[in-house]
Amino acid sequence: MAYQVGVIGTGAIGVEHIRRIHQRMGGARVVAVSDLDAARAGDVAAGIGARALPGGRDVIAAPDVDVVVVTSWGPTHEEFVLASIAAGKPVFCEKPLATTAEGCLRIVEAEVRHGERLVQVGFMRRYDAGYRALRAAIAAGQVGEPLMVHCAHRNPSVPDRYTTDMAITDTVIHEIDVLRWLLDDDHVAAQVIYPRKTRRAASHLHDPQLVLLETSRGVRIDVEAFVNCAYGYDIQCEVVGETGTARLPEPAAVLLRSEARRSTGILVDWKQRFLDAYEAELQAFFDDLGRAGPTGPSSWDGYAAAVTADACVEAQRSGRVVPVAARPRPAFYGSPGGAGSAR
Ligand code: NAD
Ligand code: ISE
Repeated sequence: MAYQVGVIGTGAIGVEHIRRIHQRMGGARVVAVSDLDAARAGDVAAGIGARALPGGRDVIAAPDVDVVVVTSWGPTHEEFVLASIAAGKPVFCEKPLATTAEGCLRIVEAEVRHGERLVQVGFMRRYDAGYRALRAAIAAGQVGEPLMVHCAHRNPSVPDRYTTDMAITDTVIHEIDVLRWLLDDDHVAAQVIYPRKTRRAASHLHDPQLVLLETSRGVRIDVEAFVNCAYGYDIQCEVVGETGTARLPEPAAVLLRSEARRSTGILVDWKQRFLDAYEAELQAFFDDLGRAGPTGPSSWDGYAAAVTADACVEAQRSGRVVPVAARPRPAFYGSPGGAGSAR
């Protein structure tokens, strides 16, 4: 079946997903877009032979739109996902599903009431070959039981509108989700520490930040979030087990030996680092629509990540260790204890 897609938000990742859908996704075509910046939406629409509509709700309500893709700003996601569920239309929503656990819970409740899964959340790292290999090594017991995880999430820079809490809801949310999936274990406590601040950060932004998490099995996780690191886009993850360690592979890069130096390049943004993962997650989404509906990261995964994110934001404010307490998982999202969907 050829899916007719409506895209809400034609910014950095919106145009990337539109390109992917048109160039890489067999059987899907973008027929309508919207953006607060109407001129931008018009340009994007003209470039792909689609219509630019006044608002996101117009895109969702359009009779020729079968599937919705939400790539607008985080605080708008809840409204558009709820409207898509109400219209009975499958929706791929970029992370975060909503900016609070309460918002995610409203989506979970609406989807359960609807009676079939419609939502996939853009946690693309689960589709990254490196993270999948890391998960396989852990599941195979190659390092023994995990005890600690050391992570770094570095961006070269962020725009001025980026705030201290976005380091959690917009950035570390990736680690919060992928570590739950990697360890098949839920978070139970969160703490945030502010090291010395870089002079490259805006005055209102704490950067870097150190996020400490604890899981239900007692694994201790530290995530360095440094979003003005200057040198590149760098994602690190090392799992320390009882009998060894397993490290996320570096992206492939040519090792140069020249002029008495050895060097390799470092990628500069998420578009390059996770190019294949974005494509795999979208292809899986469209493939699943032809079967029993989305099986990728679910609204429940969005909720579970938001519960931990809320605790981290509270820990930023209070400086205290904050407990993470999610509601029991509805059977609708698969068996309890399996952290995150099987994918
Ligand atoms: P961006 O600012 O480049 O683009 C967002 C676009 O959404 C803008 O053009 C803005 O005008 C539009 N918009 C905002 N509110 C809208 C509304 N109510 N209706 C229609 N359009 C609206 O931001 P971005 O970097 O593309 O991020 C967009 C979303 O994607 C964010 O939620 C972000 O967290 C997520 N994202 C995910 C990844 C990833 O690695 N998975 C990477 C980047 C961004
Ligand atoms: C951005 O929205 C993303 O999701 C990127 O993957 C992340 O590295 C970046 O920090 C976010 O701002």
